[in-house]
Amino acid sequence: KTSLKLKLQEKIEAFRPRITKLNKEFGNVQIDTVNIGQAIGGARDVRCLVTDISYLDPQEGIRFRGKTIPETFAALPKVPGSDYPFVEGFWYFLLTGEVPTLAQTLEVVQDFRARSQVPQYVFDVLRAMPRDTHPMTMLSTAVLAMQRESKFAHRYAEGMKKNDYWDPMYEDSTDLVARLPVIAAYIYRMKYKGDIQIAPNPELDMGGNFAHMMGIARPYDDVARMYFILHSDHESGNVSAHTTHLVASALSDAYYSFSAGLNGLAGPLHGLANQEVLSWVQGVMKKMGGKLPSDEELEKFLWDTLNSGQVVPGYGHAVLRKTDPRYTSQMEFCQKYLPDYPMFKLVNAIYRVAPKVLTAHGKTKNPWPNVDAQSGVIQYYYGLTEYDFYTVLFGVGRALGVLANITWDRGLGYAIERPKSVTTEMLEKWALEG
Ligand code: FAM
Repeated sequence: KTSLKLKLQEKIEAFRPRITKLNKEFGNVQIDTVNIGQAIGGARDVRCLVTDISYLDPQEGIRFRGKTIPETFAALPKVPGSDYPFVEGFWYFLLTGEVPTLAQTLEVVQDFRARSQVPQYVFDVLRAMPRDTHPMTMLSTAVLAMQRESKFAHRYAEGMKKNDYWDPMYEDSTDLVARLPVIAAYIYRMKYKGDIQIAPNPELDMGGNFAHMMGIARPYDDVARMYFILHSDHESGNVSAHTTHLVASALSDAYYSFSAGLNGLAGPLHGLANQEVLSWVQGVMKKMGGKLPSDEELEKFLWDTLNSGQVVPGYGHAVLRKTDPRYTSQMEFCQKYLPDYPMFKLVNAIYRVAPKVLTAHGKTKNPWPNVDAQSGVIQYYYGLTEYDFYTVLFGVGRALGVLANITWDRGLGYAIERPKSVTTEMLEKWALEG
């Protein structure tokens, strides 16, 4: 057992009494009420999920195990010669809540390497799909195809004590996190680079190896590390995290659960927005013949989008009520590495103009940018111009958060999730009663 797995077991066992006490002694304490608008409107703000992996404050943004994004990047062991941390150390941090030493991080790097072999039949399944299939469909299919490998499913079939569920769930989750970069790069090379595959380099960490397999030069390895960490987790209620949590609550294994989560991430209002942003920005640049629009011209493009009944991608959020710190972190990266890049200047202009337009439009509760408004420009700048692929990158990052989550869900013995539905007639009756 790696020191990570031993530390995780220690943390889970120490944490269990807290949940048992809350359930047994304080189960009836009210923490929220639900009204008609929330039942109809997507359960917005309804407090009914628990996770300790991350928490999203509407004013402050995300905290991973209590640390802000800058604190997280500063605390974790960095890859020698790079500005960003090992993703493997971040996996240790999300699972245990503790910052790993460099030695503990390198142990995880080795562990991922040992797990990263993808069965050939997974590639055969991908190759059988029409080449123009969306890369998110390919990724989700590849994950589901690998369900055959689930250690959880095999152990459950043999009979397993409930207190042991976390163990094979951790094993499957770690296998999956280690294999996703290989699968994602394979899809990319198959779809966009003449199907010329680049074998993994066993000397490299996850971020470095991903850049290598994608065939993109430095500092894209650091772009990958930053991107995967930034997109990892956003508490439990967003569509990809909640879906993964929900499916796993039925004791479906990590492959079934994460494939389901990816299908939600592929939605235009969720993860697909990062490619929609690039499509929108490219559209403006084409109409401008490559020239940057004035703020007035940009306002008109934004109003055209809104008046055509479409949303402005990359803006707004169901919880946040200010600029997403994941946006700020990427903006700072751009200010350092690509300050004069025209498309970055355009994204900055949108940041200047869109909140005003959205406020005048008068519908969104949050006129500020979210993680997707800035992420694609960085990918594009480093040569990853096929923005249909961007949500796959989001999926590889998001796996870190949602798979850490379902490992802890099983460790704490969380029950199958089953909210209650009502009928419209019942709502109308209650509405009359007031
Ligand atoms: N452009 C135009 N209208 C918007 C908008 C935007 N960026 N954001 C919200 N609205 C509208 C929204 O469609 C709704 O209108 P209707 O009543 O006609 O349905 C109204 O404003 C109230 O919505 P809200 O309560 O402010 O937001 P929601 O919690 O319903 O939805 C988002 C949140 C993120 C789905 C919404 O802001 C949106 O569609 N944004 C654009 C797509 C996007 O960038 N999604 C990525 C979100 C990101 F966090 C992620 O998951 N990767």
